[in-house]
Amino acid sequence: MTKFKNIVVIGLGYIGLPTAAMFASSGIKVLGVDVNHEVVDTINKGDIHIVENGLKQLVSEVVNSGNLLASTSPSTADAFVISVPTPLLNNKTSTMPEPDLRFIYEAIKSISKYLKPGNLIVLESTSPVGTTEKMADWISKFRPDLILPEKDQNRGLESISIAYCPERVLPGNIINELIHNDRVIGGITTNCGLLAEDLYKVFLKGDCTITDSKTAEMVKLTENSSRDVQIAFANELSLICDENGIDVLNLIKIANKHPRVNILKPGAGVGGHCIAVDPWFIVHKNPNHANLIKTAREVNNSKPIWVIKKVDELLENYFNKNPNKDRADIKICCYGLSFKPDIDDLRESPALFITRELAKKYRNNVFAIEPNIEYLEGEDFELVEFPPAGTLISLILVNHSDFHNKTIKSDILLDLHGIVL
Ligand code: SAJ
Repeated sequence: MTKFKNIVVIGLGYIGLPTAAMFASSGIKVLGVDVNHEVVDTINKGDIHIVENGLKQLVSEVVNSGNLLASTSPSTADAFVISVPTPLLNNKTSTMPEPDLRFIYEAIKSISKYLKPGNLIVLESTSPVGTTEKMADWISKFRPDLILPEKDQNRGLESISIAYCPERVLPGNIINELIHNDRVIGGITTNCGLLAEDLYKVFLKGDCTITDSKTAEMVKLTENSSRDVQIAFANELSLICDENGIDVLNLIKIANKHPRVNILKPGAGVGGHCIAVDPWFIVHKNPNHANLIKTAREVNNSKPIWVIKKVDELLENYFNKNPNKDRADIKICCYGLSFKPDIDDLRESPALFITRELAKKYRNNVFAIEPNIEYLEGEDFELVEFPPAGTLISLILVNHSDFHNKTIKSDILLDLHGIVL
């Protein structure tokens, strides 16, 4: 039997909402808080504002049972879970984007007046090393009356417990991974970590590893940076192979037959709000040592630009070989817009970036096929169901299962994933 009877979850996005729903489905009264009125209204109707397998059903059940209620402001509770965005400032313009912790600060400010002795506060948002301790400093500023935990000291006097427990779930499979993935918990003290473990164990079937908050923060950043570096290696290989006239996908397949080699897949670049962002938190804090991590970010960021240049090069070669063809009659069809296969999420999508840039260059001649999105407005390209007649160049940008083994008719094909016929 858990001691947590009611909790507040701040931030009802891709992670906060499924987490709130999981706590609610385990019998805890959950108040989900979001600054967006529309999001709050949608959830209170038992509906959801994001696409995620099984989530609509779960939210509808817990709202109907009365265990999940959404609101724009918090209340008192036994525990507070913070799951708000931690974006980058100047991501597009700077060579050293800076983490933006303002949403965590605002969340702490908003709950501070509701805190009472015995409360647990857990941060879930991916954050730079030291953020959990910073959160404790902010709380002590807002509520000097509370006794806060001090690093590595289990004094038994603390009235508030604070821990970091990063989410590790994969979009598309969030509910299953919330239940089964192991979690890392970083307490400001060990007692804080143990208390947070008690909270998550209400629905968690995976194991919890308890450590200090800085280690847990760095574990999360390490996981995503490790994937970014590995994808960058694959993307770099794809450029080297292209220059040498070698099929990179075949090369990787053969190299991966070695028992200790496991190269990931090259693609259009790295998108989403996690892997394309989190490594910067390390680079920004440790610029003198994070050379490989920074370079990986740069390699992955430059891949979409390489794809655009490649299209120009392929078209130039085509017209040089076919001088009688009309250069004004270029129809480009882009297959896939989302940031990864089989989802509808366009956040930081390299495929969308490529399509938009091509549409600026080749006005009225760019078409996109995205099986997971029905409608898109305000774009310079046209969303179509089938490739337009007379397509000159087809670009396979996203490895959607819908495209696998499809026969594509066009004079030029750039298949980044080697999936079409
Ligand atoms: N990608 C490649 N090649 C690959 C694998 C991925 O180009 O071989 C690209 C994808 O197309 C996509 C990007 O990388 O654009 C990121 O996709 P992903 O599936 O690797 O990861 P995310 O961003 O959906 O989720 C990651 C996960 N982290 C790890 O696998 C280490 C997830 O577990 C985290 O919870 C999530 O980030 C997060 O929220 O931090």
